[in-house]
Amino acid sequence: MNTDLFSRPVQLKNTVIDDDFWNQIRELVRTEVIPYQYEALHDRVEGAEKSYSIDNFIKAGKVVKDLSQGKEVAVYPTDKWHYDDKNAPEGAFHGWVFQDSDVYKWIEAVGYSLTTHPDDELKAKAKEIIDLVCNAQLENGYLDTLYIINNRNAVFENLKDFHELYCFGHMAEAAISFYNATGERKFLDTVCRFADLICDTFGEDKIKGYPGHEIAEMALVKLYDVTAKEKYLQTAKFFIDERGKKPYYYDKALGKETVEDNYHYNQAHREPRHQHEAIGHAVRGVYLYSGMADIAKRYGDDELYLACKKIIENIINKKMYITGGIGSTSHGEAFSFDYDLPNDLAYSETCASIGLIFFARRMLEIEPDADIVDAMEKALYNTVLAGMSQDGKSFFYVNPLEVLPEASHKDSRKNHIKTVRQKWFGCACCPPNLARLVSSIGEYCYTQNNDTFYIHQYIGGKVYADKAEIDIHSNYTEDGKVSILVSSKESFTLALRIPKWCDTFSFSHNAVIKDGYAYFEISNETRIDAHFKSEVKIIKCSNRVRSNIGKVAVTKGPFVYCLEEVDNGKNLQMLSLDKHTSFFVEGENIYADGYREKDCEKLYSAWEEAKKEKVKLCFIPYYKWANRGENEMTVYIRIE
Ligand code: FUB
Ligand code: ZN
Repeated sequence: MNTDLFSRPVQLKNTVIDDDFWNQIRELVRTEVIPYQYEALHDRVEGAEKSYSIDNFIKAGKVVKDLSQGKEVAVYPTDKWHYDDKNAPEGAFHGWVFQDSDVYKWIEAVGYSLTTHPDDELKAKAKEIIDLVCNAQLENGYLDTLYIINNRNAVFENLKDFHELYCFGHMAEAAISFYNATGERKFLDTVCRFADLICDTFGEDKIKGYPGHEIAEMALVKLYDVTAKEKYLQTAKFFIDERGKKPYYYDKALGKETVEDNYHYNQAHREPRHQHEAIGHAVRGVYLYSGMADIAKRYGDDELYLACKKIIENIINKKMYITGGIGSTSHGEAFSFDYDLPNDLAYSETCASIGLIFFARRMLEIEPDADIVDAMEKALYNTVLAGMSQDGKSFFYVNPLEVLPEASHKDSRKNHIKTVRQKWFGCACCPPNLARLVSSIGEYCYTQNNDTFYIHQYIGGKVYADKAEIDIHSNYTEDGKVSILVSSKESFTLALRIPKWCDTFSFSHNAVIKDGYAYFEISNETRIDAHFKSEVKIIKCSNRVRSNIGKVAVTKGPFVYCLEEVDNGKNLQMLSLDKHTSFFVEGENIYADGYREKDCEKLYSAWEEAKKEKVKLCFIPYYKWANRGENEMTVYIRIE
């Protein structure tokens, strides 16, 4: 690793987003999604699946109180992943074993939102919930409502399948966000007590376990950054170093003996530093890889960094949809094998693309890399934004690239492909994850070190960098034009990322172009105009991807486009794009010349040239699909 290239993100409080495209999305999250999720967490959204999560904190708080008063407290089973009204007694824990994390993600999003947009009423609501959380902490610092309500004696018994360390990770990220926003320490102190217990419990000469669902690794690093408590960093490193060592901890803990294959799902099949391929449950994977990158940077660990590099290259070059979606199989919500990217069976969980963005940002802190930013951008502008409806009231968990509603309804292999966004999910990991990312997007646009300020993403607004104030006027999503006004008394290098999708770019000043970035020496007030010419492009996919042979996708700038039935009629598979077409862009739509094959009802007949008629095709940005009712959709289309 070249430590001269290390950089760090700009703190959220030093960023202001003001951008025609993003203002609207961020306002939606602030004014619709956050309040809506507050209601959902309280089980007050009619017709939505129940969350139970606030209720669980209330129950756990009562248990803690009863215990402190020496009262007898009931014990319930802790052997299921999901507890609902039918299989759990009323007084017991309800929901998925990781239900607490939805509350934490909501608080985290609120913290970010308060940082950029103070709001006393929202802050008061968050504080009410924080009080419920803090009241649910056991005297020794432990805090996970499943075990507190159901059985205090079973804690940390099944690290592989149950999610105490996962919930802890989200709790830490929430507490840090709220502390950064308000300066109030109550929640942070509560999470530190839990972190202390975790550090006392796991490590050399202690329990040699590690999280079944990663996130605690990166959360502990963040907690170290805020508190400077070295043991948090050491425990994060321990979790990464211990993972996958043989004999497997999980085997010992669960009293069995197994083989590598059993632990691919949790990325625990071998030590992370010896993993070179993205494998297993996709969200778990990218959360682990984020923690690995954090630790590689903190400890100058070249071997770990090399593993991260190989993994991210494997994702970008062999396992990522054009939409930045990852995890192509619903079986285990997981990465499958290289070039296996089915469009109609895709899993592509919203959280996985969010996690890819976390991983990407951490890799950029080690070394700027335009390919990585490109992947981050694809994930952000396509899969992540598709995760939310235009009114902010419904969400996708799974993000397919081809949908036939009849198949979703009648073919159980496609049950996971929802044709319209859902109001909420029993397993509601994605909506609050999306809210926390969008609310903290300023932390994903720039990184800086003593010499260089990097702009990786062109979202309009203002940044208070270490050496300058930088105003960004961005028309990036429309025509690729960006103006950057730098006010600085000190000299430094400004590095502007050149998007991979752009063949023609120009800058108003001379720059040194290197590895996908344009470098400018800044010594006083300077305005740099950049134009990344954003044209409609026809993109082909490697012919190793079986589902896309003979097909193409249409893109413009960071956006991938799709066809919907509502604009193009039923049977989208009968359409093809004329390879000689010119494109006509109107607003967000793209029109092109194409053909529609004549419908053929007969299942088999002698081959003949297909009969077709000329049609106008209408493409819309992928992130906007399914906002006009249930209908067919496809990203890829045949070309002729
Ligand atoms: O297990 C916790 C979360 O639930 C995962 O990150 C998601 O994939 C969903 O399974
Ligand atoms: Zn999710």
